[in-house]
Amino acid sequence: MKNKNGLLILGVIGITLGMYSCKPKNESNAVSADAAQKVYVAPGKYDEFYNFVSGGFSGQMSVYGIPSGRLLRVVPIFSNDPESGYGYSEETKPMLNTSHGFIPWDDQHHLDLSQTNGEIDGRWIFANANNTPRVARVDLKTFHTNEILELPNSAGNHSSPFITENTEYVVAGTRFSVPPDNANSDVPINTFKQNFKGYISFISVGKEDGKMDIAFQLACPGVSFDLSHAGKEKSHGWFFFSCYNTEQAHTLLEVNASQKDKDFIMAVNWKKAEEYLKAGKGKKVPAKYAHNFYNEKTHSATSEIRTEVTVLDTKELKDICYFIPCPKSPHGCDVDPTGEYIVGSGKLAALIPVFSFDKIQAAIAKKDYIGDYEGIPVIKYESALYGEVKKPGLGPLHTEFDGKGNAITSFFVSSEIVKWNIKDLKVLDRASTFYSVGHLCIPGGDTRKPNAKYVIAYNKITKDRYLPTGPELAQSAQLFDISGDKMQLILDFPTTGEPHYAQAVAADVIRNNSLKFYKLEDNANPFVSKGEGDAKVIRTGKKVDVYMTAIRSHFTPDNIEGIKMGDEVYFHITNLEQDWDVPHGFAIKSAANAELLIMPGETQTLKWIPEKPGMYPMYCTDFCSALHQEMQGYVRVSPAGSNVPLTFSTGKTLAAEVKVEKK
Ligand code: K7E
Ligand code: CUA
Repeated sequence: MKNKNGLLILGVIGITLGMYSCKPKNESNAVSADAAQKVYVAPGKYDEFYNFVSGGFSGQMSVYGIPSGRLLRVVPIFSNDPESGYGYSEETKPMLNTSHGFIPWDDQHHLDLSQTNGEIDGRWIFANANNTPRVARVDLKTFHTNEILELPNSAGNHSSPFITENTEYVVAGTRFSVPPDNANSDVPINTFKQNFKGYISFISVGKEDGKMDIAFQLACPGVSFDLSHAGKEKSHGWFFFSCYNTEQAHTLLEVNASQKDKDFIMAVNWKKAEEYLKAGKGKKVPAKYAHNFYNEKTHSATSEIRTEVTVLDTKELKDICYFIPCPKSPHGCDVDPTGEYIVGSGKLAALIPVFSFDKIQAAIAKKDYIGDYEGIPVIKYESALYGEVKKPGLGPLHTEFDGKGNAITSFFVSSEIVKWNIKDLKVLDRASTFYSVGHLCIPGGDTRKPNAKYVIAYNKITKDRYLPTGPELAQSAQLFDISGDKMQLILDFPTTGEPHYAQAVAADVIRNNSLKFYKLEDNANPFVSKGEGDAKVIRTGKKVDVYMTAIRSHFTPDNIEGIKMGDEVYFHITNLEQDWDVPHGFAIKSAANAELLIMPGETQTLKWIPEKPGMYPMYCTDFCSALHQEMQGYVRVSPAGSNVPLTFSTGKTLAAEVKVEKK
């Protein structure tokens, strides 16, 4: 959510309540005297937690250390990245392929760490793409995006990628309902009610390799699925989705989708869906979607277009979906560590409803419905409700849990985070955020076992908090100590892109498995050179393959002649180093591309088409040794008809060896 929406919400509710503003009322707790000590991580010391933060419209994920707020890495996922060459190298370009072609950008909102028995296991982190619907899996041994799966029948993959407690499934609910892919979608927009549907994908995750596949999709009424969370413990087997625009408006949603007093939380019995699937009730439907996979042995991605998906129709197949009324355009949908309490956060509401899993089950057993919505039963609000948190603040968005029986909810409009007790629904504490907080994160805060030392708030607006940087100011995170009864602000730190959801976990869960380098002997890239003796240049018609090696501090070969205008040159560079933290970079003058950043033991390829004859320097971009600046060479490009022979060499004593293959 952005500022504009906030002002709108403020307008809508402000009129009735007239007592809140975007600026927190109480700024006295901005920072306390001992804050510096609490966030100080001495030089050379590690942080206690990893914090994985979504990058919003940057399409990337950033990784911070907590409590210091130090930025450790930006991991490219859906956007190409000139720093690492991701999306620019030939090996990684297929990662960004979709059924619409190459799409090197997306809007990344939510992250979810893989879990085993409801606890973070540190293997993978999943990310959603909100614009061109996709889900990605980043391997936390390498911090590399290893898989991206496109989602058919979807548009705006917002309610994603939330996972079940043994990572059985990653879900993806569509934010925009649209006509299904295999239907005629060339229809008037005002036929929304007849033609538009909302799909939810259940993506299975390979137990060992993490490989994703769409197990099934649920065809649901045409509403907007906003957020979701899986059941836990007692509610394992269920999933909960917040839904807005149950008015099914297709224009001026800020007014037209805010008509009803209540929208819905949709409860999904996915174990039941599995039964139907096993019983053969799924329909195989034509669909076109890309599945991209990065192989760590070949250091290359492949993209495959899938052509079919299995759909379960929730109108026909009873007992999968149930609607629960939820006040005022619910956004966050969060489940407490016991799995009993489901918190819905209505963006326009001035209270927080807490639903009870047991009561939902009882209501379903008694068919305690007030009717149906497009064939899906609607449970009576009071029958599903555990209770309401009264006057918690304005514009509740998201809730995390501390594992000690408390919840902390973010309030966009009133710019604060509020701690309340789940059992008695009493507000315990509130702390101002600066300003307009969206998501918040407690390490493990959406799992069975939160680690409640800190909560981090992710703010949309920072106004006066940092030095100005022109029209756009930094977005920001704020760290609060929640180890005591009162929440205490201890640090501000700017973020890259716009942060939405984030995850955090104790550093040991990740760091002990971190890979130091790729084994050269395992490198199965078809263009690998396992030693300098393998380096060569091969012409095949107009295609020239340069098999090059990099090691401190030279390339082999570093002199190449006989490239001609019209050639397509592929530099396949293998980093021969077998040591931690020694990447080499590669760039050549005029390449219409980014650099390559090649990890030890890895092979990456840069494509280059020279635009005019001349002398082209190439060099290593990563300061790798005292003689890094010497790590350079030349490529001579001659006119198309020239008879300069193809030669390559390194070091003046080496005789050039020429190998020309006839096309
Ligand atoms: Cu609240 Cu896209 Cu999760 Cu942002 S969403 S804040
Ligand atoms: Cu290799 Cu600098």
